[in-house]
Amino acid sequence: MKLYDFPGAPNPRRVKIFAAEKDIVLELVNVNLAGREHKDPDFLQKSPSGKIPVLELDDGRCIAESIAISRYLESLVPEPNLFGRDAFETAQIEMQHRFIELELFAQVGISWVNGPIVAKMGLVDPIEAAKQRSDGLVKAYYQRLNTELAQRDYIAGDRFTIADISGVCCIDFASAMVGLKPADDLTALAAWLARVHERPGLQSV
Ligand SMILES: N[C@@H](CCC(=O)N[C@@H](CS)C(=O)NCC(=O)O)C(=O)O
Repeated sequence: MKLYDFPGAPNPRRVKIFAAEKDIVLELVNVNLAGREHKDPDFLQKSPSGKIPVLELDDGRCIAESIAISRYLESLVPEPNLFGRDAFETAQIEMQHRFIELELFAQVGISWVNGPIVAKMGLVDPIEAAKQRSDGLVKAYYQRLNTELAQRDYIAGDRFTIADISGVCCIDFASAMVGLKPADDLTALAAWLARVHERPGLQSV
């Protein structure tokens, strides 16, 4: 299976970590984002969304969206389980994961799109007020996550799941590329980041 990827991009990283946790080997194909290869008609045949990651199966069928790809991989290789084992745990993981995607990842995306790096690429006219607002929401989310992680080891409970994968990919990207590193006094958040970074699955990608 081929994964259309770009080094450092947070969404393909989610899939690479997910696959590594399950010892699934994917052939990585780098897409030239700067050259807009992901908007070429050939790539749009793979995903009309024109974004990465895309997983291409050996028979040529394609799946876009990090979480759709991850669910496909979970069906192929169920263990270790990353989406939940019973009705309640599955719902808890889904709930926490949706918080991360809708309340954190989306705001980091707004700060990124309206920030200096994207402005330099000349792709969009940045809206400074949108960036300021999202920066504030991201910082507030970090505080909330810190409070929650003082009570449990992982985002959705006592074990590592898809919610942690999305959380760490989002926060690492926000820290490295968006100027939104969590404040040093968020010690429970820092301890969780360290715990998650130690995992072989993260270190291998
Ligand atoms: N919801 C999508 C988001 C995909 C996405 O935004 N990918 C970024 C790279 S991390 C991308 O392709 N950006 C290029 C663009 O939007 O033109 C997912 O989870 O896969």
